[in-house]
Amino acid sequence: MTQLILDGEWTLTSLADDSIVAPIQIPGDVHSALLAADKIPDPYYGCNETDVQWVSEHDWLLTKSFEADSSTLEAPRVDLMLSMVDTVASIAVNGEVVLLCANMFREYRVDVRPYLKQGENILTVTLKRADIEAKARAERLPFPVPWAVGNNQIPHMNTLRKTQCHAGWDWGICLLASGIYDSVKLQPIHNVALKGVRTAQQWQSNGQCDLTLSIDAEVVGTDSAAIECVLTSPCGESQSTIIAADVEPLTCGFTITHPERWWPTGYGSQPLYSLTVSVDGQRVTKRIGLRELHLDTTPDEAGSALTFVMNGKAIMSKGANWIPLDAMPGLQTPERYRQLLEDAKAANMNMIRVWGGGMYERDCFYELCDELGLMVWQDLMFACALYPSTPEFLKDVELEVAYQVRRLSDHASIALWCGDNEVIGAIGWYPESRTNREKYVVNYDRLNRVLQEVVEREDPYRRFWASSPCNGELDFGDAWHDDNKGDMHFWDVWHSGKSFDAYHTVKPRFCSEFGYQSWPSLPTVKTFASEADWNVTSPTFEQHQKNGRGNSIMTEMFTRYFRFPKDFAQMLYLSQVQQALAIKTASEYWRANKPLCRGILYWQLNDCWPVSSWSSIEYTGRWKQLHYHAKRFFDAQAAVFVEEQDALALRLINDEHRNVHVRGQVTWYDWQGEVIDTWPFETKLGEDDNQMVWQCDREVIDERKHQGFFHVVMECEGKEITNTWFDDVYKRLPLPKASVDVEIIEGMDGLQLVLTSDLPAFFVHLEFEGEGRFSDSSFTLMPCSPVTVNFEGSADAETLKAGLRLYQLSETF
Ligand code: BMA
Repeated sequence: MTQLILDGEWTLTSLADDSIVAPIQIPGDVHSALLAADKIPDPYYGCNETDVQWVSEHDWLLTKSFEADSSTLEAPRVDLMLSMVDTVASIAVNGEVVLLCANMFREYRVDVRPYLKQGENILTVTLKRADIEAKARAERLPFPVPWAVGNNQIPHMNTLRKTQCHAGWDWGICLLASGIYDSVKLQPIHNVALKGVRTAQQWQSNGQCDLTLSIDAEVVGTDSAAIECVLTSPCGESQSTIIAADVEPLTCGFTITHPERWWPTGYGSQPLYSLTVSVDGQRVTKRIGLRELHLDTTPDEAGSALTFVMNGKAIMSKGANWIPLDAMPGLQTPERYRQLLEDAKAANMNMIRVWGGGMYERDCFYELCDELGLMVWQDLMFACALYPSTPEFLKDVELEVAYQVRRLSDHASIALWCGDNEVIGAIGWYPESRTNREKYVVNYDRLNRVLQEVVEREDPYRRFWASSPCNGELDFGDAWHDDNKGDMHFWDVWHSGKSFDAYHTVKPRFCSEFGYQSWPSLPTVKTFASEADWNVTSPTFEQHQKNGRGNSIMTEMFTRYFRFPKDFAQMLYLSQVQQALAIKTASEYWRANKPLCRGILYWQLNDCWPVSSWSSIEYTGRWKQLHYHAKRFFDAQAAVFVEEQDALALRLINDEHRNVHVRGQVTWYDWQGEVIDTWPFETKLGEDDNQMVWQCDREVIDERKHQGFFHVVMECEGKEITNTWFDDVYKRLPLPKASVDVEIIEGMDGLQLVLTSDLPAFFVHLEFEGEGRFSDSSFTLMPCSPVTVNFEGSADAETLKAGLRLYQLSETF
């Protein structure tokens, strides 16, 4: 009766040259198996990317032997269940081909009972070359469909339903991974095949929530079977119901009289109800968050809103874009998912956008988002290329999207289905589509319409958004520059070379992408470059920079804001100061425009290998300075300096839907840390508030230009919030060379670092060679007020001290 899970060790054989035989862990990928077996060098080190290209130019055979027990063989049907098969594969049981598949995002289920035998059985999966299949498909298309030139290193990936960045991206290594990334299961079916369970929430005016279950079950045998459904509340109270498997429609329900509502983090808690549905030895379990979700796109004076409304409250969406966790999918472990998503939450994010060039994420990703209160903006997997609209392609995509929406729609965290990433925009990028726009717009719409229809059919409770960015329903204007409606990708700074004040020229309703690169920190550099290559124009560094002009853009921007860094380590550090400054400039300004702006998602949260990129967390898990800044600039309460027309103003923001009492002081300091002037303030911030509490005329500031800086310290319910403002770019300021000291003490909850300084010090940053992070870093340190930060890691005081490096801005030159 029980399911057989065929995970664990399989055998990997190269079909081009069967001298390569190695064990492979399934779920897992070919590259990481070859790496573990010492058949290839680490693709992430040095310039090894080039040396491992042959791997994807081979066909590979995966073999697993297993015993079928008598209870399995007694079943009239035994379903082989596969998902995340990457990509072009032929599957055989005891030498008989049972399935051909070529869509990494679909689920395949096939009855293999006729091919099973007593004793040993052999399951084989032949993985064919993806590049050859992609090319063959492109040749069969009725007209050319431009692929992601510039991002992909291998052509025509747009014809294959596979993670698009596997062929390289402007932050991504090109491995063209292959393998099986999910459990391989054999399910004996005696009476009923339980294929899925979906729920719907109906909220009543008396406050109760009706949860309706729709069960997808196929009766196979002749015996009648009962399906048992149990719902357990967060405090452990259960209700249950039983339904016969052969009724039509197969639905039942629960009434929850006092529902505990699920909230995004920062707005409330995340109670989850457990649902279990079981029949015939099969069981589906889900954790359900009860919430009312609405996307407000109401037209207004400026254009139209894009606001997620949860349980009747407008939410300020704050977060970042997510790319696949690792370029070798076998290394995408649940522990790493947890770490990254907890780090997102720790930086006060409440939304993650799953970007369309990656993959529909694993179940554990969405389970964690439900648990942590992170809303998910879910792209469908299309990005930066045009896509075919042939009947075969549309049929395949329809099955893919239906499967994914059914798999994921019960997650409270999912807030939106979005058709693609930048595909509308891409029509204007390629010569073929630029010169024949109508044809490619129609081609776009054919696919996009299928996406919309499938999403709306499968999930009537959420909105479908055509593309990111997009101005709104059938409004396909220039969402890279139109900030009045819909979501916006604002790339004028990084890709178009404007200075950071360009962020002040737009007031997006929802900015779903904007980013600025930095180099990785020295400890991360050490994992992929030998000391001889510690130079940003070394071959290794250039291999680890996938955005053609990336290194030049960062270096050139140094010359606008900073004095040029004196050595390699300072160069890396300064690039992270610069990145933090860029994203902070934008985020604070847009938050100060609440409620006009209701969403800020920067590009990008993570890296899939060690690389120079827009990420705020490095591949090694280290927080870049940006991530520490994000923790402050995304905090529910923030104190933000805003340059108004003739004045400098301080705005206080409260995202929570409750009043908070704050008190603080703006101080104008000189470079010695002596006070020029102070302005205390105290106020009540209302729910979802944005208030100006202080202003200083520009004339007053200009009279003492370059003589000092403004610093605000605000106290809010025991939490200290600080911010700093300068009257010019740093290169023109007489930044003092402060001497910063750090003392490590063993506190009650682990190690603490006490930082002191004789003079004001800026962007004071702690870097540790080992594992762990700090509760805060990259901050202003004033001589009058030492700062204590917690070390969050397991190293002891001595190790921490030995591996600790301190930076500050005035030491870069
Ligand atoms: C965006 C993304 C990605 C890309 C990033 C940086 O628009 O959608 O395609 O990696 O820009 O260029």
